[in-house]
Amino acid sequence: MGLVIVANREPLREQEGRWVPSVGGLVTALLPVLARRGGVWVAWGDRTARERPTLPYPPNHPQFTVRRLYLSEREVSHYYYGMANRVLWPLAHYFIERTDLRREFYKEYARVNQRFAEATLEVWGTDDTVWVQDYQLMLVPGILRQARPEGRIGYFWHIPWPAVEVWRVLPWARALLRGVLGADVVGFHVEEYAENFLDAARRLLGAEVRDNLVCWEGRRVRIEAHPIGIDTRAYRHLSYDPKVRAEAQRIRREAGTEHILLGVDRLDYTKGILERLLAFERFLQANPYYRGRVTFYQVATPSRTRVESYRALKREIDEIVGRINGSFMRDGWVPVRYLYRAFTREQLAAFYRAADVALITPLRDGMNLVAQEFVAASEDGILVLSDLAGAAQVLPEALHVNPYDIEGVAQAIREAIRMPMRERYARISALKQRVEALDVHGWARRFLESLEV
Ligand code: GDG
Repeated sequence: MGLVIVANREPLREQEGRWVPSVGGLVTALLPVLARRGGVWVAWGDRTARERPTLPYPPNHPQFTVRRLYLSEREVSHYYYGMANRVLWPLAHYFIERTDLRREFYKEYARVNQRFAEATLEVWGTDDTVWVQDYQLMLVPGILRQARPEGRIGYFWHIPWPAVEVWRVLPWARALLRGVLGADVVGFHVEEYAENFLDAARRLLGAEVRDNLVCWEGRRVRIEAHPIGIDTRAYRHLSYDPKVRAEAQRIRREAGTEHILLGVDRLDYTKGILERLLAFERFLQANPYYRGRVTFYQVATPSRTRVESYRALKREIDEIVGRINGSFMRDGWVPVRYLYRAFTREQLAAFYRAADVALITPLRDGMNLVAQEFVAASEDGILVLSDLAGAAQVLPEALHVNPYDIEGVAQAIREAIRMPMRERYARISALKQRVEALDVHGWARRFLESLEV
């Protein structure tokens, strides 16, 4: 039987006139499965989607098809930048004050979800499994279920599912829950999110909940935790690549300090970049000895730049970086090297290898794959990890911190750079085993096995 993936983003991008798979965990995990089983990836396509609504891939011997939806400017601004990025994203990450609860966002979101569902129905073969991805498409499982009561439908939610008291702030809380419950299996990264979802189904919909089952409209919907991983093999290869190693050396030379700290994030208020900078500033204030001995590289990839709060955050970060460098810079030492741009995967791997300490301190994060990538690429690095990231629950050997506790993170930085070599090795080797076990191919397999039993 075939597979139909339904996701906001398309898995191919155009490179020198050819379509190639885009980089990213989800695509890496799912394309081989699609290629093996045959099937379709339904997604929002780029500008060319109007002329080319389907892309057979690879062109000469197609193994699967990408069915591309063309979205109008209004659809993009309301469904994607509105409902997805300014309502669901902040709410799921507990930033209630950042939500912009506009009725027209929801209306357009519902319409676009309907379009995704219709496109899915066009390509959904009788025995095919459908797997819907993430918070942009919450209503899709419900619409599909109406059309095919017997169909096999999975859904995966990639960000935190908040406590019911937060979820119920949404005027459309119940309709969205009902949409998700159209699936047979709903996956989350960790148990806590699954429990919050069960709670919401019970309290907001009055559904009967038994263990991890929601009894809903005569069906049983299974709610499960399936922590996502990275493509561990690819990262192992990258870490052995001589070009990556040479680039890591270059970064170390450029820093010119004994110790390197590293942050890598999309520039997003959930990632705690601002608080992390304040913690580094606090560390330098409290530890004069380390001035001139530690460099903090912060890679911030531009993201959602059409949303004003993201632009405002960028300005704030620029200011703090300026303040820290202004007060501490001396004799050629630049305390914070702030890089606001996108890098290749090879370059990121070089940063991971160059760093002694990764500071992964999101204020909330569904999982956080950067933490796993660092562990896979690094030899003896130390992972300082936010307790409020899903990753903290699967990577217990990291140094855990509360990202809001500036003083605590400053102390963790000191502890990390002073950690004896034996302890560093013990921690990183334990973490490497954890990351291997989480591998993204295994994640996809485990979810699909559960859905297809
Ligand atoms: C969501 C959830 C969950 C970053 N900068 C560049 C670049 N990246 C890559 C990283 C990593 C990915 O982007 C980011 O993944 P994260 O998991 O850290 O965060 P989100 O983007 O917020 O992802 C998250 C995830 O979905 C999966 O379920 O873990 O919690 O929020 O792979 O390496 N890649 C390249 N250049 C960059 O500049 N090539």
